[in-house]
Parts: sequence; C-alpha cells; structure tokens
Amino acid sequence: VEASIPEPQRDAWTKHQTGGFKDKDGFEREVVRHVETTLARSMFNCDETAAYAAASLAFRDRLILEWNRTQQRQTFADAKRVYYLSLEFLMGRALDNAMLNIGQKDLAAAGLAELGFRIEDVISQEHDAALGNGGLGRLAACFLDSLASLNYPAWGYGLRYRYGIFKQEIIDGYQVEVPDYWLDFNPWEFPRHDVTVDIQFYGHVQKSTDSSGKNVAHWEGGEIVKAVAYDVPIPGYATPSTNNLRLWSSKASGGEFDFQKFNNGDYESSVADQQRAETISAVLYPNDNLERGKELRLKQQYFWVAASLYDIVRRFKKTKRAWKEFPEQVAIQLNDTHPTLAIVELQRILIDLEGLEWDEAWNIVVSTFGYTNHTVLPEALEKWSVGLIQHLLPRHLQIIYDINLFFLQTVERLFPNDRDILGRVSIIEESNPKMVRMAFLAIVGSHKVNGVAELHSDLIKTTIFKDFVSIFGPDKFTNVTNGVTPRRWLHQANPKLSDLIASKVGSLEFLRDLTLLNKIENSVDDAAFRKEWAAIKLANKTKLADYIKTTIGVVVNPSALFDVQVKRIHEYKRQQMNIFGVIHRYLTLKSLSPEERKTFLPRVSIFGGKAAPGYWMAKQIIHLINSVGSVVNNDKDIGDLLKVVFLEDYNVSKAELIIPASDISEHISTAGTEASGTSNMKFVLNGGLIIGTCDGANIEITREIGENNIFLFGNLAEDVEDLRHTHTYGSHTIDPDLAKVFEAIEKGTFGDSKDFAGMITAVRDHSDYYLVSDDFHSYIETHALVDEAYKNQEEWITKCITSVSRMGFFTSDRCINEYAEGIWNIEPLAVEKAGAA
Ligand code: Z15
Repeated sequence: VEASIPEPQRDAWTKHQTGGFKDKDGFEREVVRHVETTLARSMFNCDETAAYAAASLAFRDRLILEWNRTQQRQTFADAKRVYYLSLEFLMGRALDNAMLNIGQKDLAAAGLAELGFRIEDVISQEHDAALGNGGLGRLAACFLDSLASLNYPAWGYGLRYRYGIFKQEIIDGYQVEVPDYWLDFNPWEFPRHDVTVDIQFYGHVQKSTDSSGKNVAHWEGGEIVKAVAYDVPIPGYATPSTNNLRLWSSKASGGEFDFQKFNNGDYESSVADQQRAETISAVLYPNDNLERGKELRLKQQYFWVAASLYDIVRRFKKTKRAWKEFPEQVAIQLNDTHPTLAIVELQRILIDLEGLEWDEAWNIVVSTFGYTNHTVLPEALEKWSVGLIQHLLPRHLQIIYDINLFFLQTVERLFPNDRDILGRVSIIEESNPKMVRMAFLAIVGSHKVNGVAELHSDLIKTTIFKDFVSIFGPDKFTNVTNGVTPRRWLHQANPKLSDLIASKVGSLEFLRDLTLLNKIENSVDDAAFRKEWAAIKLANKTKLADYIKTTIGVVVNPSALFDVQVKRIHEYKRQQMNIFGVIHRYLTLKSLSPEERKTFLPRVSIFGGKAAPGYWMAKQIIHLINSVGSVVNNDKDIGDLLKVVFLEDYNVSKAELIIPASDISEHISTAGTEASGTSNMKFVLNGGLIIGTCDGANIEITREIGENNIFLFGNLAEDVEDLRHTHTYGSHTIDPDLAKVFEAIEKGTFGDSKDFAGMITAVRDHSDYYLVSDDFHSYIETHALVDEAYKNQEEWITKCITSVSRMGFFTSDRCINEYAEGIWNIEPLAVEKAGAA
C-alpha cells in the first residue's frame, strides 16, 4: 500500500531516521534548534512563549514518528478500524499530556530547568484546544486518549473550527463573549494540503436509465467547497501507539480566489466567494444541549461527514476488498445525531456511485454504524426541515424518503392493526413545516443504539425511543456508562495525589488498570496516609485560593469547605437552586448572633461555566451569582464564613486546577435530565465528595462507592412527571425557605431585583419545570449534613479515600472496551511494549 522506497535509496533513508530526541541532552538540543531555526529566535529573546513553542515542536516530532509507525502497523495488519465522528473534541492542552503519556515529563522538566525555565510556566503558555461545548466534547477527547492507550486502531474525525468555544469575560457581573482565535500558533496540527475532498452542495437530481435498464440518479450542479485535512497526533499512555484525529477545514474550491473576477477588477466579490466557503468551518456553535436548526450548522454537518466518509471509503478501496466486507473493516460511531447524514451519504455512495443494489447497500450501512444518544431533553433533539435538506442536499432527501418508506413498510408488517404507530415512528414528522427527525434516522440506520448511563439508557427505551424497542427488539438498545481518562484527570491534574496513590499501589499501573485503586482501601486506617492525603487536598486548595485572589481579588480561606459547581450553565443543571441555597445560608447567618455564627463551618461557594450567548435565563443566573458574591464577600458580619466566587472562562485547563481542589461538588440536575455527567466522576477520583440527585451516573457512582460516601437528595426521576403535572393542573406552593430567598432578592438585597425576576417567575409563577422548589428543602437539609460531616475531618478523609479506591469502573478505558466488544467488534493491535510508567 505505501509507496515503497527503491533499494538504493533505502539505506540513506534508514541511516538518517532520527527518531526524535532520546535523552535530556537530546531534548535540550532539539529545543535550542527549534528556538534558533524553526522560530528564528535566539537565547537572548527566548521567553516562556518561545520555550513552550520549542518544547512542543520537539515533542511533536516524536509523536509524528510514532504516528507514522502506528499507521503502518495498522495497514500492514489489515485491522478493522473504528472511526469516531464527533462535531466536538474538547481537547484542552496537549503538551503536558504528551509529555506524561510518553513518559518524558521529568526529562523535559530537567532539560527546561537547565535552559532557565520552570516547566509549569512553560506548560501554562498553551492555549486550550476548545473545539467543544461541554460534556459531549470532552467525552470524545477522553475516548481518543483511551483508544490510543489501549492500542485500538481508531481515528477521530471532526471540524477544524477557526474559532472554538468563545472566551467568557465577566464584566460588571455579566457574561461577555470574546472570540477564541486559537490557531495563531498551533504546533499540534499538521496541515495535509495534499489530502483534500471536494464537497458538493445545492444543485438538483437527474434521473436516467443506464445500459442495463437500471434507474440511476445523478446529483448535478450546485457548488463545490474544498475540505482540507489537518491531522492531530493522539499519543497513547505508556505505549508507542499514536492515533490520528483528522479535522477538516473548508476552503474555496477555486483556489485562493476567483482569478477571472480578480482580473476583471472585481476584487471584492473574488474574495467574497472564498470567505463564504471558509465560513463553513469558521465557528463552533456555542450551544450545549440545544439545537437551533441553522442552515450553516447543517452545512457544517454535511461538509464534515462527506469529507470523512470519502476518506474512509478511499482507505477501504485500497484494500481491494468486496463491498460486503466493508463492515469487517470499518466501524463508524455517531457521537449524537450530529453526524447522522453519514448514514445517508454512505447509502448514496454505494447505490449512486458504486452501483450496489439498495438492499445490499443498506445491509452494509446498518452493520457499519452505531449511534450514541446523549440526551432526552426535547430541545436538544435534532430536527431539520424537509425544505432545508431539499435545498441543500436534494439527493439525500430522496434517499431519506426511501429509507423511511422501507422502514415504515416493515413497521406495517409487524403491527398491521396499529393505526398510530406509523405516525409516531416516521422519520418524517408530518408537521408544518415537515421535519426530518435525526434521532429516528440514526436508530434506523445503525445496528446498535446506546445511552451513556444506566438510568439514561433505561429512559430512552421507555420514553423517547419506546416504539423502536418494540420494532427492533431490545437487543438493539444498550448501555455504555461514560468514563473519564485517569491520565489527564488524575495523573496530570493532580500529580501529588497520583504519586501518593502509586506509593500504596506499588506503581503507576493503576493508570492503565483503574480497578487497582482498590488497593488503597487497605490504607484508610493508616493515620499517616490520611494525613498525607489531607495535606495534598489542602495544597490543591491553596493553589486554587491563590488563583482566586489573583484573578478576581477575593481572599478565601483554604481551610474552609470548598463547594464547587462548574459546568455549562443550564436550567436543568440547576445552578439557580445552588445560588438560592447560598442566599438561604447568607440569610441564616445574618439572622444569628455573632456568637451563634461562630458554630458555622466556613464555606467557599465556587461557580464556573459558560452560558450559550442566546440563553437569556442562563445569563441571568450568572449575573445573580456575581451579584450575591459582591454583597456577601464584602459583608463584615460574614467574613470567612461565606464567600461566593464565579471563576470566569471555565475550560479544560481550569478544570484541571479546580477539580483537585474541591471538597464537595454539586451534580444537582432535575432527576432524569442529565444523561450521565462526567465531571462527577472526575471530582470523586480526585478525592472530593459530591452532593447530587439520583440522576445520570450519580446513581452508579453511589452503587460503586457506597451510599455513606455520597450526599443524595431530591425527588426521583419516576416522580418528576407527576410533580410537573401537579404544578400545572393542581396546587403549586413554594417552599417557605425558598420564598424567603425570593423575598430578599425582591427587596433589592443583591441589586435591582428586576434583573433577576425571570429566575423567580420561572419557579413561582410558571410551572417550575425543573422542580427547584420541590427539591429545595431536601437540598438545604443535605447541605447541613455536609457541614456536619466535614467537621469530623478524619471521617471525611476516610470517605474520600474509600470513594477513590472504588472508582475503578469509571475509567474511559472500561467504557471503550465495552464499545469495542459490544458495538464495534474491533480488537487492540499488539505493539512492542515500550514507553512510560
Ligand atoms: C452535551 O454536552 C451532552 C448531551 C448533548 O445532547 C449535547 Cl448536545 C451536549 C452531554 C450530557 O448532557 C451529559 O449528561 C453527558 O455526560 C455528556 O453529554 C457525555 O455523554
């Protein structure tokens, strides 16, 4: 397959293969070389930015050599590959991760020190790769780490947004969005200007008959945009395997610009065409759990899906196999419905371009795809209007109609007497305008559908996809509970804790087999161990306290209880309930005498998270948090007893700072709304306890760590529907403690109450859809239990250690192995053992 090098030249090639640096000296030599030549600077003007750039270039040289070998190995072995299609990859920083995964961080630290730099300062120069919104994007990033670490032949496919998720600034308590122009200098990507795909949009379909009398469709006309590949190497931990993340960038197909127009003096429109093409991959849509049906978003989806499939098919064709073997070589996982058009595109390629019969093609398609659902929230389920698809992708709409026709015929045969089922399950919703239901299309076109935590997987089977279970049978639907990579979320984020654990486990082997954490449970009774554990938590909290001081100027006491809620701001995640709870605490403290107050445990309430720019209620929540902070933090009666901080621009690198510093974190979504949650896993893994509802993965975390080690509260998912019904049609009274909170806000305690009227109205005057009032009392009581528990530090630390020891299940390695076995049918590729750990 690879163009082979002729014998006479091969010697020269092998003789000069560098393999990258081998030791500290070699690393330093590479850094100096990159500073002096690649960056054209000198030792006299090498600042931390340049040191970061040079160190990254030295490491990426190593990665790319391993990347090449990994690809050769996979091609040679003729292995089945999995392709993970995700519109989001929330990668965060790459340098620290690369150094740790290939086991060279100590060497780099020593080398950089000799050159006059502290490694932490160098690492912190890196701009986060923030090509994602929240949990879904970060999950994709954890999966890439696990796929490489477990030696699976896997590629990620995504979009190379010029602007990732916006940067959040807080100005006068309000969120302000600033563009994230992150590509200024990105050493982690390799442009592949030779790997391009022409992508067609618009046009029309011409039907004709070929020589054998068969009907054929031709998609003609319209416009062409070029997709250019950019490759990002993904290093596995303690293995030479280095996988590829391929991100597509859009470019005008005519090259730089239209020379015809340019020569005619029409400069502006010659550039306009180019800009219009480049707009496709320009910006990540900043909504989490919300779909807004914008044409550009659909263009992004098709652009990315078509380029990726072209690439996958091209690779398959090189093997010269028969089409029916496609699913033995290729598994494609759809991360949510965003890439669902891939199903239609593959069917189109097979029937229109490759001349297969419909049924043969469709069997290949269904065997190839798997679909992961990440939400039951109705506003997040994608629907595209038939008119829009018709306009943008006329041939695809025809194929969707055919898929639907054959599907509905099957349903009719199965349920001949059911008058309503066809309307309920039709891929086309007969509304005005008509809509294509992407989740239904994804189900029909995949051989497996999975949810991301047990409760969630049960819910999709009994609610939104109920009919499909009776049509396809229960085996098509499965659960794969989410996980997180312990490399980034323990070893990288919390090196001190990782080392302490290693001292008990005997090695860092738990980073490859997280169940080995159970070995530390033997040490919970060891007072010296608990003391070291507590000292590490305090050090992490002190580091965060310093950060809070320098960024927002609030002084917090590191020995106070740190109570953290960091995640996208959304009503279903109920940051509003948290801040109402904080206000309740403030009012309680104010009502006490100074003597009584002293019995209270000092607390720091820490918030962070972005609001979608058009999400008015989420922005109001941010504003209230900041307003409460400015009152409470400056109240002399309160002092250290309560501080409220909102950390701006929460992202992956800030998560690495915040999560290890948490005592208790909040995962308090209305039961049944958070599909899984993944930060809950990260917090517990870092020795923090959690307060949470019986929702998503909280339930499985409880089962693993034991119910004495978690603070659960609130109504259950099974009761939510009835409660909502009662709010709307029956009585709707507000919890008395919450009513007092509202009263204080309305009195103007935290500034102009009009600014917060929407939040109060939603609970008191509307239907309180997210059950804030219903859960409030239980929430407040449970926080009181948290206070009590924290006062007994020895017992608290025992809970933390016990919890960590039982978190083995939540590694994304386990999760990826489940996908590999149950959905993808792929196996790891053996490699010579090498590298780190
Ligand atoms: C997103 O971040 C999630 C689901 C979605 O449907 C969209 Cl559009 C974005 C999250 C879930 O809310 C969260 O519970 C889950 O842990 C995460 O996906 C990964 O599965």
